[in-house]
Amino acid sequence: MAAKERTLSIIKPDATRRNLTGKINAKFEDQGLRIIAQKRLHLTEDEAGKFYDVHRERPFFKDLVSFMISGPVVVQVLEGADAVAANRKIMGATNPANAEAGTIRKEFAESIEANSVHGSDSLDNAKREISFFFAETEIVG
Ligand code: IDP
Ligand code: MG
Repeated sequence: MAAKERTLSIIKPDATRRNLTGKINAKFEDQGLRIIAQKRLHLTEDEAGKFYDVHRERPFFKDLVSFMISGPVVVQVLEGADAVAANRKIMGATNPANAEAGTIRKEFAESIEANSVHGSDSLDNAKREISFFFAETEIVG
């Protein structure tokens, strides 16, 4: 039996700019994930840097932070069976050139950086990332 999990998703600025929030949310819902919390934010440089702290030493870190604060994002909690892995599958590979047909990144991403969505990569990171953006009272499962 697949365990019911929660994962953190972010619809990135390249996607909000092109008015794709609904089309991306339909991918989650059509494939069995429930959006149990959601809000639209414009991240500060400090918040984006903290969120992507694990990538601080990577060559693309500065550009990634600039991109993530270039417009609004939609942060959301997705719930469902094996939600962490299920969402990664719905998202597709980091580089849209390598993403499978039908995935969000294959259909919508502009580049390896402007790749439309973030999704937690483990259950531990999902818990940490959900609490970065949401109070328990804001999550209604
Ligand atoms: P993920 O989002 O698929 O988990 P990560 O390796 O965790 O991929 O990278 C975080 C984000 O950093 C990516 O989603 C993408 O926006 C950006 N990124 C990753 N690798 C590169 C790169 O080689 N060049 C530019 N940006 C990158
Ligand atoms: Mg990642």
